[in-house]
Amino acid sequence: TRLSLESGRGDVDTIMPSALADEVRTGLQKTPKRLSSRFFYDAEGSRLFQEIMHAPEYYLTRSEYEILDTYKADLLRQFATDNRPFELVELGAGDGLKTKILLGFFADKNADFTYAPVDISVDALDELVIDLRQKWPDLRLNPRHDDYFNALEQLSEESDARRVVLFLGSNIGNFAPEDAIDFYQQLHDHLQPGDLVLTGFDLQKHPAVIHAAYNDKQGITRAFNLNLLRRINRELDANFDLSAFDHYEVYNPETGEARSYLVSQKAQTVQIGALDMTVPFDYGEIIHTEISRKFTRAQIENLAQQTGFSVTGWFTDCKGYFADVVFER
Ligand code: AVI
Repeated sequence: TRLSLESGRGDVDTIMPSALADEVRTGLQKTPKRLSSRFFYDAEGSRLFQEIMHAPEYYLTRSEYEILDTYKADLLRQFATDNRPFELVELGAGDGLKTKILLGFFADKNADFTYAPVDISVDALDELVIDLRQKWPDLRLNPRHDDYFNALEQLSEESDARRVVLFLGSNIGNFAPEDAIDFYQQLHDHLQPGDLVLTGFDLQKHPAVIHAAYNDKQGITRAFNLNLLRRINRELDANFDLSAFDHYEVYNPETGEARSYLVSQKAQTVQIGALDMTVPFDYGEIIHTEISRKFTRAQIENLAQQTGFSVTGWFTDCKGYFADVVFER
């Protein structure tokens, strides 16, 4: 099976409306109930995620920003070996905030490269392209509004530049472990020997730091999680009472998984009009909504090895919270 948007960065407008309906129909009949985090990102969910990235507890974005800023010259050296042109293919580019550090630096150094942002949200991609054209009019751009693997397939037909795939922001952490392996295997199939993948992995650390990142004091993560119910109300004519559900997030340092849940604060029944479905909830019953996996170095090296890559670059922030890792095909 093809993985497309399992990273959780799916965007509302572009996921088929029936995908949400299918997810709700099957997910809310399971025990325990579950809904995939890929449905978090409607317009409001995307806005809340931007806010999360600025929350003091959500260290991930700042750590990765520091890494890219500190090591941009080292990264350029790895990407542009032998002065070969390269194509930066960014999967799930979004607003490209962190990537702009690299683009600006590479442009200053007159690097011979093309930037190919791939995103399933047309709006995000359009905004990004307008912004990039303004900032760097000479930047070669090859944007793709597409599914990750379709985009990779088409890109490989078009040029002989070295591919450098960017998969930043710990999006890989939102994959189930077997899907992460499948993802790198598919990348391996679509790339040529010598091509690179730069992935942002959130590392295992003091559990309290991780716990706080998903339980911010301002309640942004809570609103982000609950927004999924608001989306279902709007798109599937449901009547979830948001005040009768709570956000609960737990980090298990033994498995490295942060898990998000919505908790029913009373026994209640919810109607989902568009599906002609009635969903009963017990007091305290949960809906599992997200996994955010944290990795050890050994797990990352093992992932590379299992999927036919070698680790050729390992960059961390000064606290050792996050790693941007280069895999070579
Ligand atoms: C997009 N993804 C990497 C975020 C994460 O940390 O798993 C989504 C998120 N969920 C709660 N806070 C942020």
